[in-house]
Amino acid sequence: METIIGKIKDRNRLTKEEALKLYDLELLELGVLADEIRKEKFGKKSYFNINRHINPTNVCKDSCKFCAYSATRKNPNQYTLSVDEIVDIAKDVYANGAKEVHIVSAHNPNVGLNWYLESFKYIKKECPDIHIKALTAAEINFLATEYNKSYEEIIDLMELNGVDSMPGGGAEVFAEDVREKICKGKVSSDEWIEIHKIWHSRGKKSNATMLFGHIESRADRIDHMDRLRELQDESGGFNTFIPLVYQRDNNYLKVENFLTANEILKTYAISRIFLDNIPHIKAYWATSTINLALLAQEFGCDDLDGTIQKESIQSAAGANSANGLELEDFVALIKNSGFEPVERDSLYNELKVY
Ligand code: V47
Repeated sequence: METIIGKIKDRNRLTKEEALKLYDLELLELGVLADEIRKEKFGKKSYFNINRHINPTNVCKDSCKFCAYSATRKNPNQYTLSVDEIVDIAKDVYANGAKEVHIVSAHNPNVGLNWYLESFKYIKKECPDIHIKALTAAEINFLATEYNKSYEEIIDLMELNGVDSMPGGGAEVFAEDVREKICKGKVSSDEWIEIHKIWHSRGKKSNATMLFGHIESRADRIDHMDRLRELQDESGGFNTFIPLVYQRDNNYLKVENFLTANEILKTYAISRIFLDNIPHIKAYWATSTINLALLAQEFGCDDLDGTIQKESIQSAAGANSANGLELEDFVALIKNSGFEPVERDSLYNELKVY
């Protein structure tokens, strides 16, 4: 362990095996190592943005076992917003200061490709300065397959219609045997990586998530991070790594043991140490709870996502995020936890230090 700690202190890259061993370290000792790196990069700054999550439809062709959002036997309430309704939401939040709309849908085979593209086009027309973060690699894979197009063609259309960056969803856990059990038939790990690679080759940025705390092993988590680190060495296009804590209500994936706070914080800290080439580590409070996200600032995380305003995916599975958080409360919580709230845009330009 001393050798590994020495490597971390000298800022040398860890192997997968070394990263895995870090789970054996006592939590606070691991936290200090991650915090030193965080402080070196960002001091006491904690980033967030004023954003609105829009989840325009829950009708899905796929049936991921962990998902409580898509309309199934357990959630019979299907909905699909019209393009006008989607654009109206964006107009409303734009008028109230939102800088980003984060749009993620289920894989709805009934609406047509233009439903997606027109919503982006008209949002950009009505709200020219808003940043559109939309279409996960899983959605791009779905659209390419459904409408017989290449990834490049779908990405051309995204660019043409005003999408600015890609969210990190759909990555789940890359380990193929786990994927087979939790989201069989959805975008494969190699395809997820390939799509982000193409997006990055256009000079565009994206995020990467990892859904953890279900049936994956610690080694699977490190393997997931390793595949991201490898692509990032090549492309440099990831802004942020977002470990998503699995929420277990209302879905078909039965998991006996829920993650402890200790395991969640260790995973954040290890990702900060291991992912030496991805600048930001996000504690997405919708899945970690806001209290643990605030603590995660001391374990390597420098980003807390944003006010969210409305959220349907994680809240369907039990998270307390359906209505987001008020800006004043969010800022006060970050300050009270000893950090400096910095409002950022979607590409991490600093807009306001509170
Ligand atoms: O990919 C689904 C996850 C993701 C559950 O890029 C669940 O800034 C926990 O990608 N428990 C979509 N998670 C959300 C997403 C995201 C969120 C915040 C920020 C960004 C970003 C991206 O939601 C899916 C899936 O992994 N998810 N069900 C669940 N039961």
